[in-house]
Amino acid sequence: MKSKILQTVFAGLMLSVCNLANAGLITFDAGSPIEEGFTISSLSGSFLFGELGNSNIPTSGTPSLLVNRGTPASINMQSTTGELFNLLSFFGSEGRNINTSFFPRFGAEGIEVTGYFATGGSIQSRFDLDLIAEFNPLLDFQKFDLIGFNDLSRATFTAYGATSAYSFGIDNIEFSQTAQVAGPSTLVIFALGIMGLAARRFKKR
Ligand SMILES: [Ca+2]
Ligand SMILES: [Ca+2]
Repeated sequence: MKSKILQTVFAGLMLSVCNLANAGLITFDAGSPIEEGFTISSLSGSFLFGELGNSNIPTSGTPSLLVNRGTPASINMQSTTGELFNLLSFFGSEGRNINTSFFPRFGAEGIEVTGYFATGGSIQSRFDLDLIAEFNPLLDFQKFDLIGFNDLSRATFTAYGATSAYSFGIDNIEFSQTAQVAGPSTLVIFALGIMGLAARRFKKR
């Protein structure tokens, strides 16, 4: 009997602290800076949502976000509700055709991602681009994995390199969020309740 009660308490505790991580993808396919509970805002540069077939904008195979005319181009990503998030990966592009005719030297040579931890401090990684932008989904965009970008309150993506790094392209920002978990007080109340119930049962016998 006693072990059964302990089992129940244990199961209850396990259930309460279970983290439910939901993953999501910001695709920019709807042409909006607000998507999947996040707001993407410009820190430097203007937004162009790259529809397919626009010969000025390198393509990921689907509509993407081109950050244009920044010094350098830079964006901020934040949850609309202030909820913390983990960044997992993103697709990045030069934003402009670096090596050939269209605005040579204005495209980014890489993208620097900074994640700001809710507890203070930050994490930063630089991702060099391949400098190929030929309006070909296989070449324009590369996928970059983000390691350790967890429990962030916000993140920035900033271009570097080139003459002014005034543009870059971004798509498919992959994130996850951890569902709200029961606080310690809830757990204590739950455990005390079960124990009280158990004590009463033992008294009855
Ligand atoms: Ca897209
Ligand atoms: Ca490229």
